[in-house]
Amino acid sequence: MSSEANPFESLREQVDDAAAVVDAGSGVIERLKNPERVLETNLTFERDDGSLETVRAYRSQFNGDRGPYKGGIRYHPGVTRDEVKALSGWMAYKCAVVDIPYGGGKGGIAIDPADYSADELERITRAFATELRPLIGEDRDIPAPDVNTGQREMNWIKDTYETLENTTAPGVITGKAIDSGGSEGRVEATGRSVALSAREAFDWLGRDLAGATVAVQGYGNAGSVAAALLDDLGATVVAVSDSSGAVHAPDGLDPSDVKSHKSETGSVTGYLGADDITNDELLTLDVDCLVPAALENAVDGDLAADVAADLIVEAANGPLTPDADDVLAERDVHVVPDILANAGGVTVSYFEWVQNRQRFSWTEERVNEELERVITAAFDTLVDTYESNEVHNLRTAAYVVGIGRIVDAYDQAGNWP
Ligand code: AKG
Repeated sequence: MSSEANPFESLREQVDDAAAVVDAGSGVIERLKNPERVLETNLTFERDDGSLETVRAYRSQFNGDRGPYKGGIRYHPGVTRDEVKALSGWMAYKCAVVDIPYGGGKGGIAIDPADYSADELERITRAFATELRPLIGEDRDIPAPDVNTGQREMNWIKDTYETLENTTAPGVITGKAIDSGGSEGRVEATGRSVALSAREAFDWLGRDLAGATVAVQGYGNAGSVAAALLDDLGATVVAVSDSSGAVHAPDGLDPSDVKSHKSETGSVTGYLGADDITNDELLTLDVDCLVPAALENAVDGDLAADVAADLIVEAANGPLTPDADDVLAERDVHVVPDILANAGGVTVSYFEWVQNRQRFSWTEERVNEELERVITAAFDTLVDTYESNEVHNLRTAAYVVGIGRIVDAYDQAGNWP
């Protein structure tokens, strides 16, 4: 397992690397590396046995120069103020890289949802929504699902907000259930952009995705959808993992079958016909493409030295530490960064918000076509930027694009000296 880099320090290093190329001006560097504001709050709620409990929650609004703050809300015991600050920064750069009119935000509650009943989770979520109410709004800050949250939690937040505001405002949140104003294709969108990014990267490198071997670390929504779509594109998924361990089958796994096995047993481990291996063994398997799809810091500098894949497509946010990036760039391993590869989620969230504002629903086919257009255009811009600048990897190229767009918006608002 890798060492624990502070994700906020990782974000700041990534911005520094690119700011030198963009020549953003020393006066704005700190602005590009820090959130505009962070809510840190205690939520006290009633347990089912009548006792009271208090948990910590955060919402970071990183940058709103290009539009309303946008980003998910995660429930995880590892949530900290610094993690949420980093994740909100990655959202600001992600939205700029795919050129959707949003800034960046992120929130989280430091809980393991497995420790609570559905009724308790509803009370915690509604308490958080009440704290968020003055900060969020259809044109102000628009939360969405993230690790361990989904349509159910988004519907609770929307309902609490609308009740308190005495209004209807479906666009205050995205990732809702379809009948509550959700969009077709939103659940699959993050995994879909990972698969599209892998396809574009193989094409750029002059390689064939059909027949290529892939290992996917993390088998939540993003990882399992990416695995299924990569399989559809002809790749052979040879290994997958979750927090319990990993499984490896050199001749390939059936991603949908593994998903059913995980739903039935709670884990990918023990999948028939595959060998159990460790997560680190998966990350260093000799495959054509590695997809880290779990949490931050999955690969540090030491582990990066042993990575055998020569292409990494980041489905998670921040899975590689800056040390890992340096080692991989030195070894000519290309990394399609999170702020492009997993941007499908927020892109389809944007489509959901547009549909909500229009009070009009798109077909799944239209959503997927528009998503493909956004991701392939962003990939082309990324490669052009990488090839025409002295940057050492695709991540820095992505920040060059993102910082450029944010600084332009700041400038055009009349803020530039
Ligand atoms: C992410 O891309 O990390 C998100 O949190 C998705 C946010 C959204 O759908 O608005």
